[in-house]
Amino acid sequence: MDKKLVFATNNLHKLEEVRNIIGNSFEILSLSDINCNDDIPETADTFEGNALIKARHIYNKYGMNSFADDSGLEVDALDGAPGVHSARYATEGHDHEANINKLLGALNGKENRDAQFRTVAALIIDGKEYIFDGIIKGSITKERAGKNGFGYDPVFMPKGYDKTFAQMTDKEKNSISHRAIAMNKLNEFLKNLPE
Ligand code: ITT
Repeated sequence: MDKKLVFATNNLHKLEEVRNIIGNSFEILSLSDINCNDDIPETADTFEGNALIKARHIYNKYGMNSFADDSGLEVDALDGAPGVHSARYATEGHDHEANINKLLGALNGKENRDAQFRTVAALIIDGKEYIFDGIIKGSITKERAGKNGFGYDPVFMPKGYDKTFAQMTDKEKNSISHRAIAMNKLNEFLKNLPE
């Protein structure tokens, strides 16, 4: 089969993270590689639904095998918020600083700071759909620490570590993250596909 896959994301950090995981077995094309400038609406109320919308958009419009992920942060004391709304928690734009400020404000004075990052990845190969997921548990720190990564990384400390995702190298984050777990499952699946 064609060893090319479109990764339906506009997030360059995610693209880089995922190329590091899957890039050896498949050529991962970005939306700009296929000249797609569409702003694909993420209107579902589940991660799986949104991941499928993004992957289907590419498969249906361009006829290319594709995958997408939808990810987010789920905070126990906030009943799972911001969840599917993680990118637009504070404002309509993807304003990571405002999102973190809102999160720290919402948790102010709360004892329980447990949280998890979750990814659901949807893959479409020759019209067939497959779903893979990944979760990493941790907690929300009281202050930002670190400059790497993106999104909520400066305030997310994975369980068993004494540093945030933003204090880890890409390699370290990629060895344990929610996205890495889901993408490793996807990669295993791809490796086992018939030639
Ligand atoms: P695409 O939809 O174009 O792929 P996005 O940035 O909107 O990119 P998601 O919808 O999957 O990505 O993720 C929603 C938000 O969840 C994202 O903007 C971050 O705020 C947060 N998030 C997801 N994965 C993260 C990670 O590994 N580290 C920190 N924050 C993350």
